[in-house]
Amino acid sequence: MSNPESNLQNGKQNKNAPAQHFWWRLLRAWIAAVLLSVIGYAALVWAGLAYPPIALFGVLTQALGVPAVFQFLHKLLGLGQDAKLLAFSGVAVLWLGGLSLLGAVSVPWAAAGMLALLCIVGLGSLGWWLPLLYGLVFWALLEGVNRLLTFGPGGERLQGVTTPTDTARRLTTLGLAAGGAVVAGGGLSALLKQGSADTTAAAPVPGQPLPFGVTPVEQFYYVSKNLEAFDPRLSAEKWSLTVSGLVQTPKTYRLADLKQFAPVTSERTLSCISNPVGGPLISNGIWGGFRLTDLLRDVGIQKEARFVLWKAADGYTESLPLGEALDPENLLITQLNGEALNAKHGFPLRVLIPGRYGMKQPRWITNITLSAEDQPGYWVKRDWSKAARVELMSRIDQPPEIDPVVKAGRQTFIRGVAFFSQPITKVEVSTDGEKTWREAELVRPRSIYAWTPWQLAWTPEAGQYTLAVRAYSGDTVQKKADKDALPEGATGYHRFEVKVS
Ligand SMILES: Nc1nc2c(c(=O)[nH]1)N[C@H]1C(S)=C(S)[C@@H](COP(=O)(O)O)O[C@H]1N2
Ligand SMILES: [Mo]
Repeated sequence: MSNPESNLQNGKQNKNAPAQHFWWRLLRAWIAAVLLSVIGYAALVWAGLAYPPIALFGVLTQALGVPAVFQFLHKLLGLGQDAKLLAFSGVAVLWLGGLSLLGAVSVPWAAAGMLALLCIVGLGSLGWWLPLLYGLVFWALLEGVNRLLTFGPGGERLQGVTTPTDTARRLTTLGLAAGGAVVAGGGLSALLKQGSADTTAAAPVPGQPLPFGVTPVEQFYYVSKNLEAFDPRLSAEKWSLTVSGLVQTPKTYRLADLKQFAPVTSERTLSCISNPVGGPLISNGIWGGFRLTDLLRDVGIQKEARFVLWKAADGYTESLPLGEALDPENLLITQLNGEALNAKHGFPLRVLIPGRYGMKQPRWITNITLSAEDQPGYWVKRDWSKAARVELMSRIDQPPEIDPVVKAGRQTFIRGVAFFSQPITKVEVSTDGEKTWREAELVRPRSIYAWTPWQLAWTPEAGQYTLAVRAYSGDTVQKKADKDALPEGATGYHRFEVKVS
């Protein structure tokens, strides 16, 4: 049997020497794992370095999106919107537990190497140099913690001898491990709370049915000044956003840099100002991104600034008075319905100002300039409204205006949506050419920025009917006068004839 002292000097476990007890090795690796996670999080916050647990979260939520996995969890736990929370906790358990196990079962350099390799292979979004850096830091932490906290030459059980230093190291190990648990638990709950405080909606999980009233991306209305074939197709690598003009620190952001801003998810309805009454150019999505105010805070605003000017990759321009731009509800969008924005709807970044028509929401933005002077936007120069605030609207979707089929003597539902910049409080439906009105039942929207679905039960006799709908938002009444979309957006009731037989 070799000398235990030389084992310690080599830093290697000798097969013949009594091994360090597994649980003590696990505790030390746990301490190193928590330290690594804290250092990595600091690097994320201060240097914008990618954070492996977030990449792991992405991979896991992707797996949750596989319908079979999700349905299984749903049956098991009645999950619904808690899927995100579960995925988040799962990530913490996998990441910290995995690192602790790695550190406990192998020597530091091998554990570190395995960490790097697993990250490179399993979390492709991290590239290769960041995993190597994590490996190196984990190695150093494991070595450090082991050196400081290992007791008894060759193992604590050796000869059954316990020195005072050994006892101190055991207590320190236990204390640090418990401290690590507090840090990990506190960090996790802080992250979860932060996530929910900034969120008005949970991002849908890919593969799971969308919440009622949300338009699937493929059906989301599309309007562009360009031929679709000539819309910008921007590359994530080459794209950048430059924020300049009357700012304290002009900055250029790459796509990954945007991750520094606290994520926000919000269900919102978007409508084109040229949508006719009853028209299809309106959709409702769950948008993900971050606050414009967070970006403006990051560059700092000079006091002469009065306007925010947007410029997009297709030459589209728009503007907003600074006072209006500072509304924290204004978002810069990177996601629609839980997926990265597609090219059609503005990849990688678009604007979303609540209560305004689509023309105020440039896609594919590349420049934000703070200016003392306004520059009227692309459509404003072509005589469309400058503020483009949405008009109170309502629309009948069921029965459809085109080819309605309604059977006499059977109960059916008249259904539709209503939308405004303020909550919809009442919807009325007429089936007799606006002589009498009945109040429809509202489906309470999940967000004040989302349209309100409504329905009314209807059992008609055979005959000819003229359907119409009108909506209210508190004191605001939907305008009855028929008006063309140009320049302020269409008004008037949606009405059409239905033959019941
Ligand atoms: N860069 C750019 N942004 C744009 C436009 C455009 O032509 N170019 N059209 C605007 C108009 S008029 C509308 S209605 C909305 C439509 O957004 P969507 O196609 O994603 O629904 O995008 C707005 N943003
Ligand atoms: Mo539009």
